[in-house]
Amino acid sequence: MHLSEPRPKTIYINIDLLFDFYSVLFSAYRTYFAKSAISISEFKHLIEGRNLRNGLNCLLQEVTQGFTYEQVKEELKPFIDISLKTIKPNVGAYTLVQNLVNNGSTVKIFTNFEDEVIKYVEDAHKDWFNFEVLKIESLTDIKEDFDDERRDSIIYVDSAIESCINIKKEEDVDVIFIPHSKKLLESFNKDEATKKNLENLKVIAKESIQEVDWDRLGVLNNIKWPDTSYYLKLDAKPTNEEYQVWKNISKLDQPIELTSKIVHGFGRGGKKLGIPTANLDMTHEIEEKLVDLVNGVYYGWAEFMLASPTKNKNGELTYNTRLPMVMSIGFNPYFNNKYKTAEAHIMQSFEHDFYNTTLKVEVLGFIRNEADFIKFSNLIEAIHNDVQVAKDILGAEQQ
Ligand code: ADP
Ligand code: RBF
Ligand code: MG
Repeated sequence: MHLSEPRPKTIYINIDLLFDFYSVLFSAYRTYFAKSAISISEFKHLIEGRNLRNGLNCLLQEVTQGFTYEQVKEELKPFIDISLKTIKPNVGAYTLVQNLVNNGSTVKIFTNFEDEVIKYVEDAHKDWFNFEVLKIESLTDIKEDFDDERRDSIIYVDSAIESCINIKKEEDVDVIFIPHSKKLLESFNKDEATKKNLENLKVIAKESIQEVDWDRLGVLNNIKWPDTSYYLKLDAKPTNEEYQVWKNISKLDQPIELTSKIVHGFGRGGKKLGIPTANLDMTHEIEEKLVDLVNGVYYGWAEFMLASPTKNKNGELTYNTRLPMVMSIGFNPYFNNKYKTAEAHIMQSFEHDFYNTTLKVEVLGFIRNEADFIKFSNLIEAIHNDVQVAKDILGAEQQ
């Protein structure tokens, strides 16, 4: 097959492939409903693919009696607010968009989300996210926008399978389908008929934006995605510049102090990820201190209590020293935990494990909501971005 010379394209991308609104909002909702002892763990699919109002209304129908979006909106607002103010681009999204733009393509971002939601993203990422977001009610709006472009230079990228099919049937453009969630990917993988249909229509289906072969589509491309194996060690730094745009954090009004014995976790091997996490004993007291914190990633200091001296890898005792730490509080959506955990990764190497010792953790601020990821490598990379962000903040704080 003759590959045409790369030349500038106009690339339409659904914003839900660049920012994971569903993880972020779901994490805010889960924290909020937990205060009333309501578990929504199994209902994330109800908000996926929907805008704020429709998603929340669907969820409310399932878990409460007769409450509407308007009725809970005010109470929910603080949780949604902190979540969307710190929203991060998906792993790879920043690199991809910068690459497309730098190579002369036009990127058009579209959404069916409400303006108020998109506004958070625009505010949080104004340093680099300088796109006019195309607000669509239906595909007709997109098709009208196509009219200003040459059809053969258009690439359409969406997470909604029906939209991909519809566009490809009616328009002579390249179409790429990328599911925005694991659940969607799983149901797609089981659905042979839909797969065949996409194949016949020549809709390209990929598991993530990192898998798209831009060269084949005639788009100049020079992205080098980091090798996953690189991250499986303790001192790995992000190899791309992604974390540079992860800077939005939210300082807590009051630091929260948690003193706890270190217990065994699920044995999933934080260590194997290169990120051992000291799991706190989730006593009633600790649970109480955490109820108002949105599930997600936090930064702060950790300190061993005098009674439990622990040596670092140089053999030095580390009690009475504040050590930088980053911690995860929540349900680890990637693993779909049934119980909430609070686990701290201390940014230092140790000679030995320190199970059963007592650790004091001072939580200073919030980095991002807990998130689900399609790919394991994206979870690891996100965690390393968190570590880098936390190091930057805590390093500056110490000066
Ligand atoms: P678990 O599932 O039992 O929590 P991990 O793989 O997360 O297992 O390992 C956590 C344990 O590793 C901690 O409880 C601690 O004893 C030890 N550890 C060693 N280095 C660190 C570190 N830098 N930060 C946190 N824990 C560490
Ligand atoms: N687990 C998730 O499922 N989603 C996350 O977004 C997530 N972020 C984390 C961020 C940090 C800084 C740390 C230390 C852990 C995070 N985890 C997350 C938890 C991780 O999955 C867990 O530590 C391992 O499964 C080992 O228990
Ligand atoms: Mg752990």
